[in-house]
Amino acid sequence: MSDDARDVPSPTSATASPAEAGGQPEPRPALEQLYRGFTDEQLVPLWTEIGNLMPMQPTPVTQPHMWRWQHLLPLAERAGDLVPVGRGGERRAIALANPGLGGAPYATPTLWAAIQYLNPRESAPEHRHSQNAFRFVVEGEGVWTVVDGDPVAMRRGDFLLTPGWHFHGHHNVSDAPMAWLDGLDIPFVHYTGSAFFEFGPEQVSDTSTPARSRAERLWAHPGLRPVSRSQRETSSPIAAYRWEYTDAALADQLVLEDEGHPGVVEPGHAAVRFSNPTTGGDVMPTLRAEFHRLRRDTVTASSREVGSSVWQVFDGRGTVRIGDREWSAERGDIFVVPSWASLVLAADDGLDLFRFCDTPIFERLHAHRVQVEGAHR
Ligand code: GTQ
Ligand code: FE2
Repeated sequence: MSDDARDVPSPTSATASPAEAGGQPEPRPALEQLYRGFTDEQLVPLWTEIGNLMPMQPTPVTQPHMWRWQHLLPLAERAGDLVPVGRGGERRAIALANPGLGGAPYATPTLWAAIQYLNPRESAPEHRHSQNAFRFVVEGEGVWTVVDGDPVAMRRGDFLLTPGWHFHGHHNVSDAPMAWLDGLDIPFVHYTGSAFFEFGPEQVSDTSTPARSRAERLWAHPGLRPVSRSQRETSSPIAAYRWEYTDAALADQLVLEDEGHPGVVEPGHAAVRFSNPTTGGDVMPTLRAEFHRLRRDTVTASSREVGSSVWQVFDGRGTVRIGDREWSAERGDIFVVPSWASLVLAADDGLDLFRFCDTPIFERLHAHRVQVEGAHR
């Protein structure tokens, strides 16, 4: 499914972990005394932990999980009634908390996913942080996110970037509320002790509502970049990847497939990756984002990879199988695929899905592995 596949042990080669192969001391009072000494001195021996610390293959505590849009939205609406948005709290965002992560507000060990909600005419103050962020819009419109003073319209199907350390605030100029999906690398930044934050103005700095942002006018022309800006940028300068282009790219892949030309990932499965036009790589240093389209009745090959993903159904209906769990899913539903868990997607009438993941981290560390069932790699 992805590039850079390497030698991967097959599932059947997973045998006992080293701890089960012996190498354990006889229990006796002297040993207990030794272990108490370890505890007193803040020490832990490897030999009792090795099976957990160095498994034959990833054994993440992250669980496969499905959140229903039909359950998320009414709760976000209720938060809209009860919870103000302003300086201090910063955002009316409700995080999807993975049941395997002990109550932490994290979808996976690296990824934050939240539903954010703004009432009509409401605005969220400007700030900036080292965490990378994006928005994905499954329904609605009327909010502009202002990124470093550039107002960017948010509409259904759009994928919008707020790379680390860019000031951003959101304001709803319409008479309807709006909810959307936020994705950030908050857990990764938290665990690695690399978080910085700065307040900006309490009111968004530019309340104009252009259909296209300055960033799009400068950067979002296919295959063209301004000669004045020829250097590589850490994150994509395209503030908004518009649905009309994503949709057309996916539709074209499937038409090309009908015509017998290559382009799809596998039969009936079109996919695009959002990319940084200055590098050809991922949109932000820690986050990859993609859009997938399955034709009616398509079933994907089972695949798994190092790193975790969050998916949101954009349109259609289908079945999602993660490890030994299975769910049906429809518009707005959000699910998590833990590291090295197998994933199979099956479309009913056709299925459109947005996906984001932490793969850029593992690729840069040369720790990424992919295994696709039936593929010869
Ligand atoms: O919109 O700026 O879900 O800073 C979490 C942290 C959204 C945001 C979140 C944030 C934001
Ligand atoms: Fe933010």
